Amino acid sequence: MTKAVQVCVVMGSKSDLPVMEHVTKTLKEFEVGYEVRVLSAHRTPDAVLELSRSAKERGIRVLIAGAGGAAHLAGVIASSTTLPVLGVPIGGGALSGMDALLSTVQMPGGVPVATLAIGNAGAKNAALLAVQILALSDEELAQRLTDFKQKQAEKIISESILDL
Ligand code: RP5
Repeated sequence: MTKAVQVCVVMGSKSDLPVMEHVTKTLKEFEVGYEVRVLSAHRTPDAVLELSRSAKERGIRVLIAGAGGAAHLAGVIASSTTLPVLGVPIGGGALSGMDALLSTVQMPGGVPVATLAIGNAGAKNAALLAVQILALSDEELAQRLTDFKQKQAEKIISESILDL
């Protein structure tokens, strides 16, 4: 059976894919249905708005937007939907992702974007946060999160003694 698509993953450019793959990898691990789009707030603004405006009626429950540089993608999406929007600042470039971080996080009051860390960790955490949001109304997903946390802790404990 095909999983219902509940998360929309958007990135500003195909060049963001190596980071945003950490989103899709994590969503896959939790068996959450998602779609992936490459659309830019600057290069294709109309298409971005069409996507965000139609997301809710298409069954999407969370949007994850990753962009680098003058990263307005998450903010533009948040301007035109009431769904939760998670922003992933993409690193690299002249300012090593600080530009994307500040562009994504510094939203004016009234238009929230939940902004994650720059790069791979932020991408992974965006997916986990999306799973946590969905798990509020999905017991099975909530159990998978509990198992994930437990496995993560067990791995750290099992590697915690170093024989140097
Ligand atoms: C942003 O500009 C994209 O999200 C990407 O991180 C950055 C560079 O895009 P490309 O020039 O590689 O397409 O909009």
